[in-house]
Amino acid sequence: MKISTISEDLFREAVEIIPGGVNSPVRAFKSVGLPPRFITSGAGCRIYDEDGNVFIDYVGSWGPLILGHAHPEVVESLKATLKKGTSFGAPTRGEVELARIITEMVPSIEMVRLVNSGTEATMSAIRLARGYTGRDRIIKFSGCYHGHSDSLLARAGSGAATFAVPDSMGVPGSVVEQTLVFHYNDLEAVRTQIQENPNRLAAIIVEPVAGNMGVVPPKAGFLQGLRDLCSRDGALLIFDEVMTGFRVAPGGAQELYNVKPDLTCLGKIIGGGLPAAAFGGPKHIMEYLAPVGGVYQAGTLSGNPLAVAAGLTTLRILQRDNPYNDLESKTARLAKGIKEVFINNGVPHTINRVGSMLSVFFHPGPVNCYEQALLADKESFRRFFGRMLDQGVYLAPSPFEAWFVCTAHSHEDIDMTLEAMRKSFKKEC
Ligand code: HOZ
Repeated sequence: MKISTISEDLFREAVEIIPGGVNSPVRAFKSVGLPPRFITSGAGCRIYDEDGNVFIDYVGSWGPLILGHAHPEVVESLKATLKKGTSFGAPTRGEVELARIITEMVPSIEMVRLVNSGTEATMSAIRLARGYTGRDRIIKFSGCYHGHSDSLLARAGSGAATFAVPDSMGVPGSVVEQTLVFHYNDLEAVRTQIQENPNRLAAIIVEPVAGNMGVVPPKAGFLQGLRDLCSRDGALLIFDEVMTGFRVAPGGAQELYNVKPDLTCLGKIIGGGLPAAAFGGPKHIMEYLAPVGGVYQAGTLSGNPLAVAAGLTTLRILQRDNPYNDLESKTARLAKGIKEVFINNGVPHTINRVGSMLSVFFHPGPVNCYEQALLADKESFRRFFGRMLDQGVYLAPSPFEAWFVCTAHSHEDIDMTLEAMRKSFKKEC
């Protein structure tokens, strides 16, 4: 007889009162055929579940926790802020300080508006681009995920890909009619579209490093090519740096690849583990936003003091400690080690990595777009995921997501992860 775990009991209860038992689809372990673990706490790079299991965590709350769980300075800043009240619906000093540090770190941002989630950031950036250009049409790329607003749920990645709903029900055809979708890294197709339909496009929105179809880096010239096409056509280039912002370099992918978008969407790290996000760009565009201009955008909890405190502390630590070389070397070592284990076990694979984001595809590759990511063997991923979990390594429960390495992962943790992987393969033989 199988004895159920506390996580399983909680999940059974949850599915009765929460759709799918989870408050965001990616959290369900449905595609890997397991019940999700209910987490009680986290410290550094480790998380603990209701059953007393401990895991080395490579999800990091899906990207925000670049400093790991419960970083002492972030916790202290939250405690200090909490004592003074949680929300005022009025401006606070922290918002100005956070806006300042964002403009210092991200090269293209002169002005920034704080929101609560990546979805809000991308949705608002699209509205702003449409208001600024007076055009409706947008271009996105299949497998890129820009949150769950209507006009961006077209061939979307992340959970939408994992659960095979890339074109969600409930989205009016008339809304996505204005969203053209191209293959990631296919610059020529975008060029042809714009050449044949000039002056129609409001914006191209792109993840400058895709992280929601698994990690897919931009090919050389792809981002600069999009930049040039937008500049010539009078359309705006929007970088969705919700994942890559403050992650692949202090100034995000735009710093790493030296390409300047018109608008940038930020999320995840900017809130240090609390709900904060932002979009920003040059003043002459941002001042189209209300109350200065006619593009409306608002939020009761936008710039929430607690989220601002956690984000500000996180960004200050990143500025002070500049951990990017260290993250790079640890993640490179992890990727190299994974590759060795796969080779030793005869597993066809591709590992894509940019900085501290990586993905493993069970497919010889290459993986340069969503259509190639879809070729990866899902059954091999499912087995790999389960074995790693058994060995105490917590990965995103989908082949269409990134692994995130944080500053709290030590070289020893990387070694332990690789040892867990070796053991898991031995067990299977
Ligand atoms: N953007 C996150 C990673 N793909 C997913 C977060 C969520 O949907 O809950």
